[in-house]
Amino acid sequence: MNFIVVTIFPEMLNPFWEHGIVRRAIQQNKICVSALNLRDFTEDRHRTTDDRPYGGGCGMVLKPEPLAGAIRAAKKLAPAAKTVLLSPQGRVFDQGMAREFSFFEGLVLVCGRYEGMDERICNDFIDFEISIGDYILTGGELAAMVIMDAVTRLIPGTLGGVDSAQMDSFSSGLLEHAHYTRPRNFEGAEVPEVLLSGNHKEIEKWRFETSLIRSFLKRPDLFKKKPLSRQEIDTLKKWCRDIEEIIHAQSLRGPDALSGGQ
Ligand code: 4GS
Repeated sequence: MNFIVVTIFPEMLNPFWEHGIVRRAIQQNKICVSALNLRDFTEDRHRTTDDRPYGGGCGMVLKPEPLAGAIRAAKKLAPAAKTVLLSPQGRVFDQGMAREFSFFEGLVLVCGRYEGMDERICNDFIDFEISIGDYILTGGELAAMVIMDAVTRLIPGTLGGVDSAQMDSFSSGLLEHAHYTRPRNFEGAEVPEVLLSGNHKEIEKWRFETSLIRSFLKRPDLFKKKPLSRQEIDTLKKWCRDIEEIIHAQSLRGPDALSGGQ
């Protein structure tokens, strides 16, 4: 995967590229990263990248010529790459898109600044317009890093464990189960007994069930979208029956019980 970032602040990306899994992926040639400085594609004496908006109003707009020059240079370096504009007007990035992008040969990530960029660039030079969420940043660089980070870890061989990425939250459509490590007792809070049992079948079952219930409780929006497996449906039905049993037992206490107990 070849990542090329088009930005007026190329130095912002160095700390990101110098740490952790991303750094290792670069060393192992799983990804190749570079930044193109928009200023290097200006033609005037002052190396101007922005200008005032036609029609008036506040703020500045990124000029089209340096952007066009930088994107063309990037495409020359990586002809098969797709161009991505980071912008709050784009489709909101998710794990499915990260997966899709991880199959591309390259990504040219174009970072906006100021009020945005000349609309003619958005129309003619961009394959995907992507937002990392419904909020406004001061620049697209952090958004570009978010995309590169999420994509890199999906490239085979970049993560430690063989199937770490398959086990993640969202890959299965559910949130991950809870994790614990030593000590067994942390400030009075114990690790769930089953995890200490050594019974791998029971541990798998506990992880599956906690992942299912926490997805339902914490992210009902994701949960409703997810196509459920046979096992998931069976578990939910079992819980339904258990809950109905509890309610039924309460109703036998008399009419007060079900009308709020006043
Ligand atoms: C986002 C976002 C963003 C918009 C860049 C205003 C500077 C800023 N980019 N996802 N101009 N949200 N960009 O807020 O990607």
